[in-house]
Formats: sequence, C-alpha cells, structure tokens
Amino acid sequence: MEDYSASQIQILEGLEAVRKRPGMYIGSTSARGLHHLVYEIVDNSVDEALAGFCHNIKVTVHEGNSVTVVDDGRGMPVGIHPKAGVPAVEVIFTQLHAGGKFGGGAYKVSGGLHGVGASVVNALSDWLEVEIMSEGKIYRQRYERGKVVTKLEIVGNCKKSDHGSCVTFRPDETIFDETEFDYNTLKQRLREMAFLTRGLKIDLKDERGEKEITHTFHYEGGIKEFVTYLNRSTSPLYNSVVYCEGIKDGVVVEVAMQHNDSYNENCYSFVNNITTPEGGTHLSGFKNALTKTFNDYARKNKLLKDSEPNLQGEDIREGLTAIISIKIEDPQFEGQTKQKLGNSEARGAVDAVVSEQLLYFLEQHPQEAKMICDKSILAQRARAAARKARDLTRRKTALESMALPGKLADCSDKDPANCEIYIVEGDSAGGSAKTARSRNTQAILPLRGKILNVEKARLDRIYGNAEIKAMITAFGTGIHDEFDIGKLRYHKIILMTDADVDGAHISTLLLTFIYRFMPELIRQGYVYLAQPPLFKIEKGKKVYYAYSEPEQARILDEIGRDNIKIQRYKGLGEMDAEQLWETTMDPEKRILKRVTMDDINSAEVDLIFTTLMGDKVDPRREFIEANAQFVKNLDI
Ligand code: TTJ
Repeated sequence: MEDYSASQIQILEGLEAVRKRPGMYIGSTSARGLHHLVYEIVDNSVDEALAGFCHNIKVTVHEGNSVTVVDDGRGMPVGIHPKAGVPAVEVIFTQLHAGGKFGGGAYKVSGGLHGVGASVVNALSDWLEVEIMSEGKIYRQRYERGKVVTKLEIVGNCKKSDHGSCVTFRPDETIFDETEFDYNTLKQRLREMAFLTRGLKIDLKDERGEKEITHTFHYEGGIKEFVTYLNRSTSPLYNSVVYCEGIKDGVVVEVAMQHNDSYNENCYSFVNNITTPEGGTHLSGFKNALTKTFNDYARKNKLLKDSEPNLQGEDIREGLTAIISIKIEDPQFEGQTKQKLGNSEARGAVDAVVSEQLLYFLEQHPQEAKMICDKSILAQRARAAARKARDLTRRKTALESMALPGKLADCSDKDPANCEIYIVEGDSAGGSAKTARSRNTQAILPLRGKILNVEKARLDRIYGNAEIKAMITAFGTGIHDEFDIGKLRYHKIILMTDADVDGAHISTLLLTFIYRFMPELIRQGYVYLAQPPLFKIEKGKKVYYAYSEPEQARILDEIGRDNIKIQRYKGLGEMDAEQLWETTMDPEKRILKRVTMDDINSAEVDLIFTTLMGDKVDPRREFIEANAQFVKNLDI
C-alpha cells in the first residue's frame, strides 16, 4: 500500500512537470505543439499497424476542438500492471515514458524528436477519455488535466471479434497559445503517415464547419506512391518508380525514387516515420550507393567515356525525387536541432540495400538507365559552365571588395541587423523608392521586368541572368553549398511589387528563386512582402489609404460617402515618392508580410512551387480551381 501511494505521488509530480514546462516535452505551445498532440496519439496506432494488427485509423476533429483517434488494433492492455497495481492502460496515460515497448518485438516508431508518449498528451489536455474494445467487453476511463477521474470501468459488451482503441482529448486552453486545429496541417501529416505505412488506411474528418470535410489516405504502394504523388506536377523521365527494400543489421530499409525532367533534387528521408530535414547517416548511405552504382554502370556500359571524369552525386540527383525511409531500434539524433540521424549502422544498411537492388534495376531496364546517365552527363556539363559563371558573382579576395550591382542604391549603415533591401519591380518605381527611402537603413534594388523562372532553367542560365546575379551579390550570402547566413547584408529582404496580377507573378518568381537557392532566408524569417495600398480615398484635404476592401468600407463608414474621391492603385508607379514612403516604406506605418515555412511539411512546400512554376499545365489548373475560392483582391 505504501509503495502504491508513493508511486502515485511520483506520477502526479511527473505530470505536473509536464504542465509546468510543456515546451520541454512537445517542443512548443504554439500551433506546432498543439498538432503534435494528435501525432503523438496517432503514432501509437501506427505502431500497432507496423506490428501487423491494425489496418484502419480514424481521426476526427470535433466542434470545440477535441479530437478522437480510433483504431482497429488489439486494444490497449487492460490487465493489472504488476508493478503499478492499476490497469496497464492507466499506466500508459499517467506515467511518463511508459509508452515503452508494450508492443513487444515491433519497432517502436514514436521515438523521434517528440516521442514522448500518451501521458504527455493527457497531462496537457483539459480532459481525455479512452475506450477499449477487447474480448467482448467495452472499457472506459476518463482523466482531467492528467488526473484520473474515473477508474477503468466496463461500460458495455461488444462482439467477441471486435477489438480496438479509441482516445478523445481536448487540449488545455490554459497551456496552448493556439487551440484551433488546422485541417490542412493534419491532412498533410496524416497523408505522409499513410504513404510511409503501406496498406494502412487513415480517415480524417472535420466536424467543425457547416459542412463536414473528409479525406481518406490509403496507399497499397506505400512510398512508391509517395514518389508518384510528389512527381505528379512534373514530367517523369521514365514510367517506373525504382524501389529497394531490405533489412540489414537490424535496420529496415525502404527506398523509392524516380527522375523528372526538372533540375531540382528532392530527397526526403525519414527515420521511424519522422522526417529528418537535416538527413544523416541513412541519407549519406543512399547518396553514396547512388553515385557509386551509376558511375560503375555508366563506365561498364560505355555511357561514360574513359576520358571523361566521374559523375558527381549532384549530377545524378538532378531532377531526382526520392524517399528514404528506415526503421531502427534506437535512433540517435545529432546536430543543433537533433534532427540528423547519427547511427552508423544506418549508413551501411542503406548503402548495401540500394547498391544491390539499384544495380539489378539498371541491368533490367537499360533504356531508363541510359536516360538517367544522359541527363546526368548534361548536368555535369552545365555544372562546369555554371561554375565559370558563378565565379563572376563571387567575392574574389579579402582585399578586393565585392563589386555590388550598379543598379543597387545601398544604404549607409553597415550593420545588417539595421538594414533592409527593397527589391522593386520596374525602374520607375525603383526611382521613386530611391527618392523616398531612408538612406541610412534602406537599400533599393530595382529589377527590370520579369525575372527568370528558375524552376524551368538549368544552373548555367540562372547564373548568367543579370537580375539574379544582382540579387546574389547584393544579399551577400552566396548560394547552395557556399551559402553563409552570417554574410547576409540585410536582415529584411522586402519584395515590393504592384498590387496586381503581374505584381503577384513577379513576387512568385522572386520567391521561387529565393526558395530554391537560399531557403534558409525564408526559414529564418528574413523575407517579407511589402503591402502597397489598394485605394486612396480623398475627402477635402484629408487623404486615407486602404490596404484591403474591408478596410476601404470601414473608412467610408467612418468619414461618410459624400464628396469623396476614390482612386484604385494599379501600380507602385502611380504613387509619387512621398506617397510611396508614407504608405509602403515608412517603418512606422507600413505593413510587411513575413514569408514563412515549416520544415515538417517541406515536401508539400516543394510541391506547391513545382505545381505553380513547373512546366505541366494540368496540375496548375487543378490547383487554381481548388484554391480560387481563397483569393482576395484579384483585379480583373
Ligand atoms: C499492446 O499489446 C497488447 C495488445 O495491444 C497492444 C497495444 O497497445 N495496441 C494499441 C495501442 N493499439 N492502439 C493503441 C493506442 C491507440 C490510441 C488511439 C492511443 C494510444 C495511446 C494507444
């Protein structure tokens, strides 16, 4: 008895610690942490699927932001836990890290960055209810803020053949800054989960709106279908998706890949179903196998002449979309953000599985093999040409100062933290901006017309493009492997384009360039969109600016509709320098939109750029049809 109450006190202290410092357990209390609660619960059902006992998972977001996760697995164990003296399910929901290996023998996948277990979700929930169907009985238990409010009870009977677990919880509003679940965020992660666990069916439902929204994710092809999905806005170079799988040294390896005719490399790696944006040993094992296998094959089949140098990895990966997914017993994460896999056995395992099976594929598919080799050789030549062009944009020596672009009106302050650069569409708006600016801290770089779409051009052409060269030298960071955020010359990069369709297109072209060549600038929040006003409203001597239609209506309501003059601004060029300063550039008054992105959904971010800027028209039309309803302020 004494032991029992002692362990109860420990449990309450444990869950209290979670409530005191939630960030320590789920990363943050922002929207990201909130969604982690759902993933944490779903991970348990996915574990059961990996063990082979669960085939369906249903996730429902209810009115009031509670969430239900239900599966058709064996059902959480309801028997008395020998040490704790309470049902095992209660241990799962009240003891920190009790998630453990109750699966026995299966890979415990919820062991990544935030694999903290169901008790953490319980501690951070206003209330949580668990229901289990097992052996003809329905069990139920309820908790509030992590504390047991009802013991595990039998509440009814079910068929002997019924089995499964069901958890409903409502995140505690006093803990989270954000308590609204975002349907799209859940949708993307659950789709990814379904791709990564072939055969598993996941249903998602949102009951909050007027009309219910549902999606079903179910992929018999698993990560092979993931690759097809990611390549759906591109033109694949060949029809097959290369697939390799195997187990070595206890590491379960699965790789799927296919080239498209673009120039982008898209390799996504996962460890125990968790994305590893910084890669690690599994990714380097894959890259090593790919480079070695293609060079051997190309030499042996005389696709690469003896006089020619070896293909580099990046040449072979040009236009490659690949998923590398491994399952490993005890993942070790390294690096600053603990997102880089460190286990050395993973490198050897992926290398061995891919080397063997890729060679087999190439020998069986000589046409595909030749197409990939030819593309790689073109990439190799373009890379050599690009290096020459790039040398021209690069800082030469420490003594010789970097030649800044001629069109840049730089600011005088040299502390990047104080400095901003406006990238301005058109020479005339550029001229007004140069007159209007605060010379100390604001630099202006005018660009002529539409910049190159980097989505459709190879490196040599990109580096030869004057507007792109100007931005690279002005920003100061260099690009790709030479990128150094420490050399960034301005802590605000502000894209200022007309508030019309062409302006939006130019912003998109600029963002595509920044995303493909300097994604860190976006990731770290240095990129902004200026917001020029849409309307100028004059009443007598008074002038008002409105940045949206609702704002215009609000102003008109306030000042009345008599004797007013309204001008719809079509472009920055219609404003003189003073107006431009007042409405769009004055740090005291202007509106800036910061451009952000989330690593968790990097595959989806990439897909949006490929869809909007790539060469296939149908996926773009579909995207536009699906999203047109969200467009505001379209001027036609
Ligand atoms: C463990 O070994 C005995 C039979 O069932 C195994 C088990 O725990 N399976 C299981 C757990 N299936 N589903 C869960 C589960 C589901 C949800 C929604 C939440 C949690 C915490 C676990």
